[in-house]
Amino acid sequence: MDFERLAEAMGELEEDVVMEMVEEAAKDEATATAAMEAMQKGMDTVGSRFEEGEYFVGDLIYAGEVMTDAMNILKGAIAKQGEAKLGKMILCTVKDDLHDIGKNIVRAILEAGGFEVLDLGIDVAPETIVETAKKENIKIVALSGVLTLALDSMKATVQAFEAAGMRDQVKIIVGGAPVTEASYVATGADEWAFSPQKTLTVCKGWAQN
Ligand code: B12
Repeated sequence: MDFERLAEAMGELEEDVVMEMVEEAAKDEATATAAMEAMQKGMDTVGSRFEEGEYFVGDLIYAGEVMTDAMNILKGAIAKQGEAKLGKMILCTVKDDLHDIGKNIVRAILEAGGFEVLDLGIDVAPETIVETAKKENIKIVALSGVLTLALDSMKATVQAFEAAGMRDQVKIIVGGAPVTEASYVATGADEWAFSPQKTLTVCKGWAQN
């Protein structure tokens, strides 16, 4: 498969080409994984064009819809629904951030890996996350965010766990576009990841300890 062409088609918002290639890519796991990466590259192009003023919010919305449809097809090839044997964990997009495409991919991989994921959705306040963790006796919390200001909300969430006296009872992993080896430290989280696979590896390690 020509993954460069797939990335380009996503960047150009050529929905028909994208969907045709994605259907083809969903036939096996390796191709589906590579296609997801190509789609993400295409989304970067969409983001850059938006920044340069060539694309508008409507284009972001459209790109988001195409990406979601494509991911729903691809994740079927990657995430064969596993048995939830690793216990419950929380996943959500942090306060003030409405992006959820990456979160939904991470959810699919975590579920396939054996977690029961309590997905609290988008724009989730720190208090809601802490209260749910308390109520459900959650030990692992995964926070997603794509906006730069999501880093502040992640930090506020970690602080809310501290304020509730629960920080040493939960492991917190953060991820999303602005989260890097350098930036995650300031959030106070225990770990960070970019790839959903690494997210699963880290959370599995915590669950099995
Ligand atoms: C689609 C999109 C939208 C859609 C979102 C639809 C949806 N349902 O999510 C809509 C149209 C709603 C939108 C709105 C806005 N957006 Co927008 N959006 C994008 C775009 C093009 C793609 C994001 C995406 O889905 N990427 C693909 C996914 C698969 O990647 P990902 O999220 O990074 O996830 C991967 C990893 O990060 C990781 N991961 C994700 N979550 C987690 C969690 C954990 C725990 C771990 C370990 C790993 C992990 O795994 C994923 C798979 O590999 C980006 C540009 C870009 N290149 O990112 C801009 C972008 C994020 N948006 C931007 C902006 C400015 C906005 C708006 C403010 C626009 C406006 N003026 O209204 C609003 C903000 C609304 C808000 N409060 O959140 C900016 C953010 C700038 C910044 N740095 O803060 C970007 C970067 C565009 C740009 N270059 O300017 N957007």
